[in-house]
Amino acid sequence: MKPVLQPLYDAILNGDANAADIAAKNALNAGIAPDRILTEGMVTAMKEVGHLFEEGEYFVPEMLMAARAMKVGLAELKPRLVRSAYEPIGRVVIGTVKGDLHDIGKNLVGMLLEGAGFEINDLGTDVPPSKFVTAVQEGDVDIIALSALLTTTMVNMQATIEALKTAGLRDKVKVMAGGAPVTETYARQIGADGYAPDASSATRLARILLGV
Ligand code: B1M
Repeated sequence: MKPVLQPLYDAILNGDANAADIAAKNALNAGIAPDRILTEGMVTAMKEVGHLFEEGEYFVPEMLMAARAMKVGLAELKPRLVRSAYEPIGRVVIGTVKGDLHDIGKNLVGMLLEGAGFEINDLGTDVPPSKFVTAVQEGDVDIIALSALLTTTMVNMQATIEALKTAGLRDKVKVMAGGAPVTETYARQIGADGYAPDASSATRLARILLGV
């Protein structure tokens, strides 16, 4: 890791939002590319937080503080990751599925999709299948983007796809799935149109799904 990114990594690991804010600004001012700051300085720190949680060294409060610091750092990067497109190349409804409160990965995917010219309707976290259905009924939607971080909630991706089928809307939209426990095989199994392992490949996938 570049030395200028170490304070950002440390700030997230320590759950220090102020330090994360300053460190993200410093990294940008040092001319480091935002996607590099993100992957090397921030995502690696969150992985380590997860590792420490598994080891019993961190508990939920530490995860929450790390998440807060990550969000503050991300807010600094956002203007550089998102450019405003005049005419959207597609409309995406994104959300973390029912029962799941993790939103950092979902926010990142939304941010990069926005940066690639998609219009984003973010339904937030803990989104029940019916809410995705309503969003498709009410708007001009091209893609439903489902995120899940827990093995116990990824089943709600399938419930969402089933709800779209029941409402007669499945053929109207493409469905993409992602999140740490989700795999290509699982996405295919539940009838999603595509799977992406990270935010930048999610952008590529969305373009492929819409043929742009
Ligand atoms: Co949670 N948590 N958590 N947590 N948490 C995990 C996910 C866990 C792996 C930690 C661990 O044990 N190592 C574990 C899940 C185990 C499992 O199910 N297999 C876990 C657990 C157990 C829990 C609780 C149950 C803990 C408890 O209460 N006992 C609880 C559940 C609450 C709930 O949701 N109902 C819980 C709570 C929390 C906090 C609220 C404290 C906090 C979340 C705060 C927030 O998001 N606002 C939190 C955090 C921070 C984590 C870890 C440490 C970090 C997650 C994160 O933000 N990563 C996480 C450990 C880990 O992931 N290593 C963990 C950074 C982010 C950029 O990556 O979200 O993976 P990620 O997103 C990536 C890709 O997955 C992908 O692109 C993103 C960017 O590249 N992606 C997509 C994501 N969505 C996509 C959608 C796409 C395509 C790609 O297309 C649509």
